[in-house]
Amino acid sequence: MLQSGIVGLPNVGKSTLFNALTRTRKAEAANYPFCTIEPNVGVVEVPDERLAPLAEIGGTKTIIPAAIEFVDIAGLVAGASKGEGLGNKFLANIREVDAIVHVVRCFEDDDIIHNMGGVDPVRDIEIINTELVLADLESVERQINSWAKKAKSGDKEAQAHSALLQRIVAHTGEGKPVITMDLSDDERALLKFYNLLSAKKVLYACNVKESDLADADNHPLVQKVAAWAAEHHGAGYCPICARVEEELGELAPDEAAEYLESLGISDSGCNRLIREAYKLLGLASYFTTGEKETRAWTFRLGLKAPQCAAVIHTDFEKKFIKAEVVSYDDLVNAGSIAAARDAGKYRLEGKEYVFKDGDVALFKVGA
Ligand SMILES: Nc1nc2c(ncn2[C@@H]2O[C@H](COP(=O)(O)OP(=O)(O)O)[C@@H](O)[C@H]2O)c(=O)[nH]1
Ligand SMILES: [Mg+2]
Repeated sequence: MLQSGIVGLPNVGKSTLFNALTRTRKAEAANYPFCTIEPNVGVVEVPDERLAPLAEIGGTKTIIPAAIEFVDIAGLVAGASKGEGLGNKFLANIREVDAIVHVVRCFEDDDIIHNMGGVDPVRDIEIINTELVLADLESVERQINSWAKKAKSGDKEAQAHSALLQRIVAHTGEGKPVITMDLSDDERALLKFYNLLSAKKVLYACNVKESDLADADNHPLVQKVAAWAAEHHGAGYCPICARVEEELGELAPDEAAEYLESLGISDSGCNRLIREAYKLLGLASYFTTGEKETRAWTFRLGLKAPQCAAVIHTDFEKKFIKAEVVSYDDLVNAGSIAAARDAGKYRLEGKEYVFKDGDVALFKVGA
């Protein structure tokens, strides 16, 4: 299962967010047999408003949402790339995740010590990104000589690596993350060899005060982070309140709804965060629905029908014959499977069909 690592300075609310996410949206382990089981890894359900209407159409009460893993990575400090704090361990943890949720503190609270003195999210972001970029620069400089030697002997692949590594040195040498480099598809394929930290996709989670949540997108600090992320990192942002989410987890459903209403909001921001993290990982959902269950299945955007079928059962890829597919909107507008069929909304798709988010599918497989 793909993982998002929760990264940030100490005391910004990472663990609060992780605990809240994994408690209030904890996935039923039995449904997701291939997940990692470790204390700082949590499997979280991806909220999806399309599941309930589909369950009604399917005539079932059992809903199984998609899920992703979040990893609580201990706080990174300035100097981590030089081994400060538990530097190397943190960097190794970040290397293992598929995408980064970078939590920044946008809440003032005199009772909670700020690692750097005062609240300044853009400064905090730059501290962490500097460590990631420095670690990459070092790692690339270590690799460059061996590729350069091979390149001299005329090895075409080594020449391509050597040229790309030199460009990465120049880019990271200016303090810029690898993800902002303008790369060709070929270069992007080579980049995978180096597993660089600053090449990973990032979502900035702005942790705001309870009372700021209602109008969080217009919060001056959130706007500052959003503008910085777009300009310097090609990244998105999401406001959240980790504290509210934590408190919600302790309330009964009707109390929770009342509490949210008193704050003038319908959600703590965590649903949005999970959905954004899912998208960031390049993931989408297709559905199956019937009397037994309605279920969201996760696939990587760009995958064709047989690989998507393999998400349900590995055998399905080889035995794939065809898929009967209807879009979520067409099915819901028709009101029932029979009506969608009568209206000609179901399509028969073959091996070359590229699945779309929201497809509702039925696979025909051979024996
Ligand atoms: N006021 C306020 N305090 C928060 C919020 N999120 C976290 N905290 C507090 O900040 C402190 C550090 O949080 P923690 O999650 O342990 O931070 P971490 O070091 O980033 O994992 C704890 O005392 C939290 O209760 C928030 O949204 N508002
Ligand atoms: Mg923590």
